[in-house]
Amino acid sequence: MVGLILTTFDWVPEMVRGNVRDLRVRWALEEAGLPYRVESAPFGDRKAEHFTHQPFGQVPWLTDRDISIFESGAILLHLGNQSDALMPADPRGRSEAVEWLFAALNSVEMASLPWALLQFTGDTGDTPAWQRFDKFLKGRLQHMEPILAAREWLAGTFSVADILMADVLRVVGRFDGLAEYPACRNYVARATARPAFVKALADQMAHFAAAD
Ligand SMILES: N[C@@H](CCC(=O)N[C@@H](CS)C(=O)NCC(=O)O)C(=O)O
Repeated sequence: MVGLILTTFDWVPEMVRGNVRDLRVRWALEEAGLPYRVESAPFGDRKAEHFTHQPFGQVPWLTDRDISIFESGAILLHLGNQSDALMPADPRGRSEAVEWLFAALNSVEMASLPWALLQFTGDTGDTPAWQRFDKFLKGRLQHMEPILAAREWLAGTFSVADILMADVLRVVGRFDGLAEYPACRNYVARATARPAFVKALADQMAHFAAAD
């Protein structure tokens, strides 16, 4: 019996395919070699049961037998506790992985998300909102650049922190926002060259294409 079930939408618009957050979870599961199954929840008509797993009606969520977890960061921490492939073994390394996981979400994605939303909607003209969010993101990237130039992975060895940071930066790269940040770009390139990422991305694309 497969204990881990990842739920994502049954369909999403083409523009966001490849960037739906179930990818982070697929990537972690593939890195760890943990057996799992993917299930779908309707994108259009979100049922009451969906909200019992994800209170905002979003995806992803993971069920691990009788535990149901939402928030991609929380899911990755849960999986990190199950596999040495996802977390350094030593206490210092684990602590670094946890702090960088939160930094990816709460310091970098906090800036990249509004920026990416404006990119997705093509709202990148000379407006105060665009200028503000572009500056906000560049402030974060400027500080990530020397950090990623100095190390291969954030917590010494590859970890869940890298899955989140690389996935967050990847969306910025999709809209050419890493052009002035070669270390960030190289970091995304080495993370996304990993076979586990390549499989996770292909699986997500196939999942949504099957619904067309
Ligand atoms: N903080 C949440 C964000 C989840 C999220 O934004 N999910 C998107 C897909 S990537 C979603 O469900 N969007 C549909 C919606 O918000 O209605 C996490 O990291 O899991």
